[in-house]
Amino acid sequence: MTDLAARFRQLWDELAPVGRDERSGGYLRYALTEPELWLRAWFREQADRRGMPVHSDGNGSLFAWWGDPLAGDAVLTGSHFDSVPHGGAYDGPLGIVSAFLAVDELRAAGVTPVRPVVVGAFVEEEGARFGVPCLGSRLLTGEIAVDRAAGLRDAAGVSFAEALGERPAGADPALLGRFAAFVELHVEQGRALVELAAPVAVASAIWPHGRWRFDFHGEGNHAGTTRMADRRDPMLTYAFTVLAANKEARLRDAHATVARVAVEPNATNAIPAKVTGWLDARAAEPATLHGLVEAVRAKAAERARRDGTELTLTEESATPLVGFDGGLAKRLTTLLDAPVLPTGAGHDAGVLAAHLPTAMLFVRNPTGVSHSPAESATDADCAAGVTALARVLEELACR
Ligand code: HGY
Ligand code: MN
Ligand code: MN
Repeated sequence: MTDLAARFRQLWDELAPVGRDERSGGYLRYALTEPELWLRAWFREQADRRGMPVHSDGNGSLFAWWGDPLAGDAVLTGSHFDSVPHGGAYDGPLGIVSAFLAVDELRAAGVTPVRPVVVGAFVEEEGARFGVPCLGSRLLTGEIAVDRAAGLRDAAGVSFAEALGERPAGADPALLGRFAAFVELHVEQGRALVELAAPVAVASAIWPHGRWRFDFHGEGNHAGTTRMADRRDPMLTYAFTVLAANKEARLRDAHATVARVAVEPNATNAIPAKVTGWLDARAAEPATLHGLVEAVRAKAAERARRDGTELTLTEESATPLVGFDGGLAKRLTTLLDAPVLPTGAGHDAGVLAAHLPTAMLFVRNPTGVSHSPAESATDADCAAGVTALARVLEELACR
């Protein structure tokens, strides 16, 4: 094992047990809950060890500075700590651990940046606790209203503002204006790099995608005394909609997932009064995505009429097609001699890309699986990712 791979493993082992569910082997690192607060404290300790002052943007995201925080023209890297329920170890934390190690590599090589290098930890990227993904980067860039963000509530009814301990500060154009570029390193969430036999790739684009909440309203009643013909059962409309989403996505070579459902009253012997399902829809092109969502909506509405139920549809989040900064991506592709890949996964880089030159690096994932305990990466490939990130930071911040 190389020295860098060993140093990666050492840092990685510090995080490995934090928020890990013994039964599933996955992670329960929800934003601003105990495991993620531990990771934020670890972030501050890593920054302190490196003499990097840490600032918050008032929205829950942290930024560790190598250089003058007021100098401007800074190169931001980093990612997020939070996970989906029972998510993998690498999605998010890999970008932060790799960023600190890339700083170490530059310092070990005697390289001093001519503009600041910043390691960021964005809050609530997955949206697993408060329902809106990339909440931290959307707040920093003003892409979500502070009132809406502050009022988002988790399953226990705790608001984001209560979890944060203050009303989020919202957009910070002065801080954003001090960043000249953002480069996020992330584990690949697919198997392209396995097929390409390469450890690192540069991202070309993020598919447009979003989350739509389908509320199906029916009539709660007794499971034993209500004739089938007399029912207005929203579970039927929900079940039909799930199948319709799957079919419409296949017809369009798009992706549709309904993986989260809430039932009221959620009792075995009570016909539901209401069923809520969340559609995660993604497609390579915006028109395909919108066509998919509209087709699912129309099928659900038609079925609701048959079932005597009512549908309300709410768009909870939407991310447009993100084409990463062509100049920056091309520069990094040449620098690293790496392949270029699109992704269907959303990232904070996808939000920041509308505000500053942004790029992503992907590190090979042998299983290709993500948002699952099966997500993986080898120490050697993670070390290759650190080396690549260090070269990128040297290219962008040290010349
Ligand atoms: O859902 C996504 O694509 C990302 O992992 N938040
Ligand atoms: Mn993720
Ligand atoms: Mn991620």
